[in-house]
Amino acid sequence: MSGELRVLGACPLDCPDTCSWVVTVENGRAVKMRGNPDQPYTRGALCVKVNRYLEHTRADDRILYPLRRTGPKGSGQFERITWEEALDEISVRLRAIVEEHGGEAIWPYLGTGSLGYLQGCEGVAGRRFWNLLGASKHWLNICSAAGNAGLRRTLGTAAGMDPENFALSKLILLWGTNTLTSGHHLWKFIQDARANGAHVVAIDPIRTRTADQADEHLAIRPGTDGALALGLLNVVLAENAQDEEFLAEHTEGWDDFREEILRHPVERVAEITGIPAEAVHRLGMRLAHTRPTALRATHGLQRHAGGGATLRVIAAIPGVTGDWRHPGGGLAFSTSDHVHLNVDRRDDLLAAPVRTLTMTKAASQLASVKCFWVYAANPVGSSPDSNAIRRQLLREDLFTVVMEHFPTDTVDYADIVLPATMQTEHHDLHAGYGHMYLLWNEKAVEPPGECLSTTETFRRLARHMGMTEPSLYDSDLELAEQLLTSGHPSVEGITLDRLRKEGWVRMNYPKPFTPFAEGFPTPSGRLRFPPAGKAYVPSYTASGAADPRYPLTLVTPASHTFLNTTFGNNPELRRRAKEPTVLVNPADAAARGLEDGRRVRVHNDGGEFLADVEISDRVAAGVVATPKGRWPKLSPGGANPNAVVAERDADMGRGPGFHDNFVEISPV
Ligand SMILES: Nc1nc2c(c(=O)[nH]1)N[C@H]1C(S)=C(S)[C@@H](COP(=O)(O)OP(=O)(O)OC[C@H]3O[C@@H](n4cnc5c(=O)[nH]c(N)nc54)[C@H](O)[C@@H]3O)O[C@H]1N2
Ligand SMILES: Nc1nc2c(c(=O)[nH]1)N[C@H]1C(S)=C(S)[C@@H](COP(=O)(O)OP(=O)(O)OC[C@H]3O[C@@H](n4cnc5c(=O)[nH]c(N)nc54)[C@H](O)[C@@H]3O)O[C@H]1N2
Ligand code: SF4
Ligand SMILES: [Mo]
Repeated sequence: MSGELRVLGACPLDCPDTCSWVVTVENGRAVKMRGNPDQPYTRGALCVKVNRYLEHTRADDRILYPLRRTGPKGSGQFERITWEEALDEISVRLRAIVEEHGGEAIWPYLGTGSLGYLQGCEGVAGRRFWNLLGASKHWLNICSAAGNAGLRRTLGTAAGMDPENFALSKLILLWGTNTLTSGHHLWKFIQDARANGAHVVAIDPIRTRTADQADEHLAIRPGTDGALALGLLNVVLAENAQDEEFLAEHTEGWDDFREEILRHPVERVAEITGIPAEAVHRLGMRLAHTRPTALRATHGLQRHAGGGATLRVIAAIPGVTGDWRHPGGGLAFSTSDHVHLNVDRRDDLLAAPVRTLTMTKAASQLASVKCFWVYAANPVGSSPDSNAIRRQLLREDLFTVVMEHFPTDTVDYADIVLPATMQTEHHDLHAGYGHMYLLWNEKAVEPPGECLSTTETFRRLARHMGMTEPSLYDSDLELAEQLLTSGHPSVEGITLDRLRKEGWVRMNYPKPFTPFAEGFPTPSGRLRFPPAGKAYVPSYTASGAADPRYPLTLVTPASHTFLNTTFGNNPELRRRAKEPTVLVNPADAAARGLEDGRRVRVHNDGGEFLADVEISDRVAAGVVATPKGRWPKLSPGGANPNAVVAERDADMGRGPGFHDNFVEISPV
């Protein structure tokens, strides 16, 4: 058809699946978007959130022009200004801040709104510019930092199984992961395994939609998974089913770890985890006698005080059973560490070393910041202790710039808002964190209004400030070429030309891929079992409600209809999400006189949010749950659950504690 184009792209959202998509463009307008049927992981389907992405790009509330604040901070009152005016004001303010307070008073706060290597958080967006100003570094620790740290200590990498190998598994444990909501394309591979007789077990404090579809659900007390892992291994040892050859050749620290396992008989584990001893034993028997066994543990599991240690023990399971040597065996947490692009943070452009600020501590660290530059993030909606963040953002001496698509709660506090392009409007390079492919997202249409991409915004700002470092002005295609020239064998032969033509390319790993069959990328080449004793602190000793005023554990997992706070303003997805609810076990509801469907306050010392009670045995007594992702200003009472999330880091990697909140629930 004349004037019709098919443009290959990729979903930029913070989701393990990084879908390949095809956009149909007619006369310069994107008219259709579909999952790419040729891509082996996506296999044609997108998801409930992204099916209407094109409509979302054209939504009425899209920010199309630079804005300057006219009302008080937090009011969301703005006037339209030109890019020239915006860049002028920004340049003057940045220079004054650097002069008076030093570059470290600037916090470039980059979130996970896009996982692009050019426009989003996986690359170095703006970093050259920030280094030349001497701005603070930013550490994206809000998502997976504890698990990554725990796994790297154990395996030498946070990467493990190719998720496609799940099709080869005979026993699958979905451990603290809600596959059908938070990355549903894995499900097809699980179904393939099931067709060959695999047994699927969900281990989750909530009976999620994934747990509903599993063969078995173990309702575990939050933060006690380390104990369950040890209990299962206790049964493996009792059955003498450990892989002695693998243990001898490929592991270290076994004697100590074995002692730790022996200290965890199923009865003790049942008491700690709340799972009946008989169920622990039964699963232990399956684990002992089923090869290959695949473990899928993702980010939800490690958002606890002991999240790093938990992933350490879980990654040790296939070390004991020898599953790491079998295709279809092992653990899949994230594939990110299999990706070896040339991400150069250009520290050579820094005049002196600078501090690093972390996303989970935005509220307390903002106190020493004079310019808060937010891009692809919504801290007021997504970060811990949102009330404390708001108090900081009200400070008159803080200059806040937000690059955004939509008028989020964070935008309401901006001094200057810059309109950003969406995925169909810019180029980007992607890798999945739940699969083994690189993807290219080709710009399909011109941006609406005066929206600019992240890369172009920083090029213009640098030019406006008269900066002369040539690398500030590299084009998007040049940046992509640089990323692809790491020299690592996994990306050899994957050129930009090829990616632009084919849309997606599998990195150079064999299929099936068993990464640790011959050893681990640790210094000794061996899997390092978690040490017994002091250094080894399972979640269940670190977690637990110490304050009797707040006896309920609040878990705030992924919402089916939103992606973090992205889409929180989408009318159709809000309609599907209905009013906010909080799941409460019948016993806890009765103890508080709560009635089904009635509005309640969920509160602690940090603040409160409102929700309607859903009385259900989907959660165990003592646990309450509500999904993340709603926009506070579109929620009853103007708050979302992050008002009650404390600033508290996990045991390793300064990871977050989003599922470790202690609250009380009271009728309104
Ligand atoms: N639809 C949708 N998809 C998403 C997202 C979204 O917001 N919406 N977010 C994306 C992002 S940013 C990420 S990081 C991933 C996260 O994806 P997941 O890792 O799936 O993260 P969560 O949904 O937070 O948690 C998964 C499950 O872990 C359970 N859980 C919580 N604490 C514990 C525990 O102590 N033990 C056990 N065994 N289970 C526990 C929760 O009840 C939940 O059902 O999903 C991505 N995909
Ligand atoms: N209670 C609770 N809170 C959580 C979690 C939880 O489990 N429970 N999970 C946490 C996790 S895993 C994560 S990853 C964080 C995510 O937290 P954030 O990184 O703050 O992500 P979002 O809330 O999705 O906000 C992303 C914003 O970026 C914008 N955006 C998207 N693409 C672009 C772009 O290309 N350019 C620009 N300028 N903007 C763009 C979107 O419009 C959106 O408003 O949330 C965390 N918050
Ligand atoms: S959010 Fe995930 S499942 Fe949905 S389109 Fe994007 S990558 Fe695919
Ligand atoms: Mo995340």
